[in-house]
Amino acid sequence: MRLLHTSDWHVGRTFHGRDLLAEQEAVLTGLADVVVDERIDAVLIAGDLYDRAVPSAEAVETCVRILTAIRAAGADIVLISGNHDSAQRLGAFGGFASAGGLHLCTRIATLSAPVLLADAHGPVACYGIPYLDPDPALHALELTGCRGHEAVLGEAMRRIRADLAGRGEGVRSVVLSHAFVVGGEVSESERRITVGGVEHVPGGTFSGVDYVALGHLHGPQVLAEHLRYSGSPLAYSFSEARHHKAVWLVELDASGLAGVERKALPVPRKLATATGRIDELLTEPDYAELEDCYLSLTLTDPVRPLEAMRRLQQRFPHAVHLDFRPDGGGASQLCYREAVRGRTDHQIAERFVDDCRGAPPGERELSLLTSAIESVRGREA
Ligand SMILES: [Mn+2]
Repeated sequence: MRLLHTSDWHVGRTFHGRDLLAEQEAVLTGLADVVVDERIDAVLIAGDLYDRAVPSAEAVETCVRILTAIRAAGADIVLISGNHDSAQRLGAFGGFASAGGLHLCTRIATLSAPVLLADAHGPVACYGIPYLDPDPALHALELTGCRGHEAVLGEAMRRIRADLAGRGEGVRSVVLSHAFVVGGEVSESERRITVGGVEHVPGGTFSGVDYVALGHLHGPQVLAEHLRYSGSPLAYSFSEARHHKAVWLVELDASGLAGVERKALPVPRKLATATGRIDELLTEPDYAELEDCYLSLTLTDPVRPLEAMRRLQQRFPHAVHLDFRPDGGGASQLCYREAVRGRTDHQIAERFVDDCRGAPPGERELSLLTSAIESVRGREA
């Protein structure tokens, strides 16, 4: 049997205010071609299908088109809810969907009831563990005297191993889980699983099954041969500029895991960063290759240039983030009390502009500051 492991689609997510739906649809609809080319029997999606608990209508429609294309290409689909999804909303009509080959594993009560797939060697039990929010999940799993993500996932896996043992020899097994496993590497686009408390789970928690399709971390990574993150299909933060987004193609033979192959995903628009003075960035021929990238730019001009983003976007239409780090500036570290002590409101305001921008206010700006301060005083009086 051949499986495709993916996760963290985050359909509907924006990137620094830019809509990514078209790019998400292009990359993810491409998975239907992978299903055909690689003779994939089932696609496993390990959580965070959507970016939000209540996705937009456009995000839902996009997702339906993608899943329909994958199903039409011949694969079953097994998916779990992640920490960004609403399990209840995602799992609605789960029974009906399952009849059409889309298996929505979103309920804690049924996490040890597998989706049964089959090939020439017999059954493959596919267990989808929905994301387990530690405190509510403790209750749902009737656990007492323990806390944290490790406890609830430990119990989930105990139930799964018990179910699997009851199915007799030779039944192969796959688990989907949305979790932060020890040894995994984070980027800047994952939302923390728990607020306070321990969020890591040891890899050993998942022992006793042939393959574990993990979701949550957005970089593809291998924790053990049978324990992997596929990562997200697109980069969702500049910290992921160096990721090579991929899915895993997992092969099961008669006795279990036979091999895993990495399949690279296309990159709809590259991410890049650049640092320099605005005139360099606008004229330097070397920067031509960045004109088509999503860009995070850092300006080093000693004085913050006017309308910097508007001007930069004329050359770099996909510049989405701008920082200022003036050359040789920014060293003074006054605390608030020292910065205001013995100064008039005018002086404080002028100093503030100077600190932020690296140059004091000009004449026109001074008169604007004056009228602003006077209008506040007028209102107070
Ligand atoms: Mn995620």
